[in-house]
Amino acid sequence: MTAAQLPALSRGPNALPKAPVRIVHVGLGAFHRSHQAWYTQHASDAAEWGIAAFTGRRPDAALALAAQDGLYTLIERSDDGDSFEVIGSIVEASDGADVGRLAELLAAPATAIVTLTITEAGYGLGRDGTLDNSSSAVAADIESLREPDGGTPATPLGRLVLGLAARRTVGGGPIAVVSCDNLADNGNVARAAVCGMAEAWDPGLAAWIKENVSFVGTSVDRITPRTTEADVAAVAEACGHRDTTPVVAEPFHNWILSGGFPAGRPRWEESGALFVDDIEPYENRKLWLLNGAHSMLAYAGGLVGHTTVAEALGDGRCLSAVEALWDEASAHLTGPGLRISEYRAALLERFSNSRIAHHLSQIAMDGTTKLRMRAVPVLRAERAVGRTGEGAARMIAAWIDYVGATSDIHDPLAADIASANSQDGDRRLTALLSLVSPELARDPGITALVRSLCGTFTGAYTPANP
Ligand code: CS2
Repeated sequence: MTAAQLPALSRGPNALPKAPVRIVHVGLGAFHRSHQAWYTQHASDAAEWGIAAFTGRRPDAALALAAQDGLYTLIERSDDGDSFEVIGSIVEASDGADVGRLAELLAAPATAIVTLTITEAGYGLGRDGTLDNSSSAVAADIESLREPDGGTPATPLGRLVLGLAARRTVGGGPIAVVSCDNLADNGNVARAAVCGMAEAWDPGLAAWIKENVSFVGTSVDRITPRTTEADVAAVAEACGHRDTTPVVAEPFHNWILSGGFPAGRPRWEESGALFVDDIEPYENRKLWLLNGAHSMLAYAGGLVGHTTVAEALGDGRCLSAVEALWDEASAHLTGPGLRISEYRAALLERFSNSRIAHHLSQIAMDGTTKLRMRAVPVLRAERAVGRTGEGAARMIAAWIDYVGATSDIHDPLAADIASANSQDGDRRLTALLSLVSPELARDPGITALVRSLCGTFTGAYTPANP
């Protein structure tokens, strides 16, 4: 029997009943489904916490999921094999453009939490780390919000602000917004972005948000590669049901949260989530070690012709670049309980899971935003203690080479990258560096260091001190 002939996934009268909506998610994609939806399903009070999830730019993921009543199969893929679980915590899936439904759900007093996976670039931040009101998408949304009914904002932030305005209008009460994106200090970043957009529309709303919305910071972790046709076939064969939209993830998962939930939350701690007072050391550990290594492998590995994380890690040149970055980062990860050497050893094992085809091209996207979180803080910390920061600078140099060698650049600053690329030599290098951090580009010591590291992975490298 082919997959198309099998019965479609469905809830059935008794199995996986629908929980009432108490969580709204913005940014429905594979990561939300392998992470927050999984944690919600595994809490003992899951029956009280349904998720209504909204897509970002396109409706496709919502359409596919809605056709299966919100259900999907999670394939947990380890080096030894696959295991399969049907996840039912998403009870409603909608096109993100349906701002009417989003506003209705945010206005409902039963809604207690909004989770976000809108990507690093989705917070609309400029190079100085605050909301960039001059970006065309943000400016268009502010314009739209000023229409009598709030119009139809197109960015996730604009949509969220419209929904929060609806909650304020009906007196829906306090709520928690939980950023689940790989950004340093993501709770405060989300607060700055949401309040910045609200302020530009209606200062009264911005004041209400400051008073009533708790912005929870989190560090999220679960490697979730893109789903392939082979995964769809694997589910059909192993489970005997038709699922057009399964999700693949590694067995490992981690969620650390910090902040208040004024209207309650699921018992996520029962699924392994950790609630802490100070999240910064955990965030830095994840961003500098895991995500930092990922970006290093994406650019270095991409330049030398590898396709996946596991392949790149198997290449001694890429591995030693990762180890050098980790040595530098580890010197600044000194908080209690961080267990850095175990963490590093576990990462090597996770990255080597060769059954997970985690594509470097997926990680290479949005480099300008990612490098600000993954390379720049380590470079700055190293230089502040009088060392060069070469390990972190090599990631930036590899990115500079990568954007020079690749025609298909996905980045919020893609147009600026193209214009920087059209310049020659040092001008090009400084222009690209300033897209990551204007401050770094102004430091002659850093530009010289990065220049000396360019070519490391393209064969054009001449070490400064051979
Ligand atoms: C990756 C992350 O694409 C990327 O930039 O580094 O998505 C990474 O896989 C996750 O943060 C793992 O938790």
